[in-house]
Amino acid sequence: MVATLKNDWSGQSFPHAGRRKPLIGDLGVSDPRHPLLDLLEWGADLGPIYEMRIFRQNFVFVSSAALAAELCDESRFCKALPPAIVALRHYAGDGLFTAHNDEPNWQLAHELLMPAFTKSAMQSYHPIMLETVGELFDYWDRQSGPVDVTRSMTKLTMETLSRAAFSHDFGSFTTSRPHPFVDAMIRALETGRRKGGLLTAPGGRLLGRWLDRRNAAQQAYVDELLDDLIAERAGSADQHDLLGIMLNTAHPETGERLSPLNIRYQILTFLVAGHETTSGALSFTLHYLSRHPECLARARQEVDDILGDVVDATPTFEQVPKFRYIRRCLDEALRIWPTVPGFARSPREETTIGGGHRMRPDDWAVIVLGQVHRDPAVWREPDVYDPDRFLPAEVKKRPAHSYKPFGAGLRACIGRQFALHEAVLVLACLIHRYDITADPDYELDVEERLTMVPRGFELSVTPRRVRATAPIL
Ligand code: MNH
Repeated sequence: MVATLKNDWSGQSFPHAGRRKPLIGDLGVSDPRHPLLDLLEWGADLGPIYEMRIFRQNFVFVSSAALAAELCDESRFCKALPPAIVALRHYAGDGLFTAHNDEPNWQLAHELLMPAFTKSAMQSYHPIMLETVGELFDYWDRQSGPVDVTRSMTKLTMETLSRAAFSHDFGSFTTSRPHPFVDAMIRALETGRRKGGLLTAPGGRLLGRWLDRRNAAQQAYVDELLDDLIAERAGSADQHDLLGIMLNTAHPETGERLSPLNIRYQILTFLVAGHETTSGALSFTLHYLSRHPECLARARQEVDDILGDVVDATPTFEQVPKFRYIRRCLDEALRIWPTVPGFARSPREETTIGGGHRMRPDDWAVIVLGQVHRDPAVWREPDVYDPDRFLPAEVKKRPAHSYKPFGAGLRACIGRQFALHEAVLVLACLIHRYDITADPDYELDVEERLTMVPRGFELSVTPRRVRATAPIL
């Protein structure tokens, strides 16, 4: 069995949960509907490196900050594609997220798109972000009773991204039903992720093909909608959104361009990578703020100081980075609940990690962020929500690579500035405009979708009383 094991780490074995069974290995240790959440539970007792075997596929996990820091050293290690990500290539091909490190389209797309994701490029997305958050607030104001936070935030980030990426309005806040595209896209991808776990099972390929067939109509719908959008814009020279940039820029040295198919992969990638992740980050932050009145009060003070007394005031582009405390609240939420729960790394050349575990270029390990971000060797009282851990002086005291919600190295998140700008802006506007209260009986319940998001988390949002715009004489 060992001879045919995938990701076999030269035959080494690591602690694992439960009693391993012949053939199926550790199948049954995790519920396939939420494998990573289960992992946070059973992984807790297994030490800094552990494994799980499912049929012929071996998964190795790293949970300590020290080992994670080693794997994040870009001079020795690089991104790896574990089976669940490889399965997504069926949809996203050689798009940025799913490309292999040496695929030419990664380098090309990275170089063409980097300028559209710098801090200063956020200036052009800023008005779009303000517009969608305004629509969300109008939508809330028409509703009665508490709002479903995760659902609202997912609509919001999906709208922002589709408008910024290809100037398309899905009408999330103006129509009562969610646009079928969003649902089709999520379901198609989730099928893909599940398929990833099956491929090494006896009959797994067959089952995978069956899943693909069952999914074909959804996928065709998603692909066609995107291809139509791309075709509609071909020939137009405008570069005001990501699609325009991809259609109209050639590499300055080689003159190369992205193909229409690759552009579809990139758009799908941005939509998927960019909306649920940011939405979860916003929802977790709001959960913690609703539970920590002292943090909420400080955040409120900060926005009032910067935006003043008019509850509808919106921040300028330059004001967004000034919300330092709000940013810390977000950072701390992403520490406890990193919405992308992990990422995988392989060595560039044969090496050892943890002072003796041999690792070769085709071996990989998943960094389990939910554990690394709570490693007691680095974080005091790791389960306590405390935004001041992210005061610059505190950050400086921690070892490098202790906090990696956006990944590491060359293949780290390209959308980081986008996500941070949007999330801070939304939180600031929201706290400035509304009093928020959660159901005191709500206990955080985390749902594992493509990413991690709170489930069933509701807030009562009451517009704050409008205060005088000028001091009363
Ligand atoms: Mn994002 C890669 C987390 C928002 C687009 N993202 C990654 C990785 C992590 C990550 C972790 C690295 C994965 C790996 O090593 O395999 N991303 C996040 C989080 C948020 C987020 C936690 C929000 C919060 N990401 C966004 C947004 C976009 C985006 C917004 C797009 C607008 N992310 C990407 C792309 C990649 C990526 C594209 C792949 C980059 C590459 O490999 O070149």
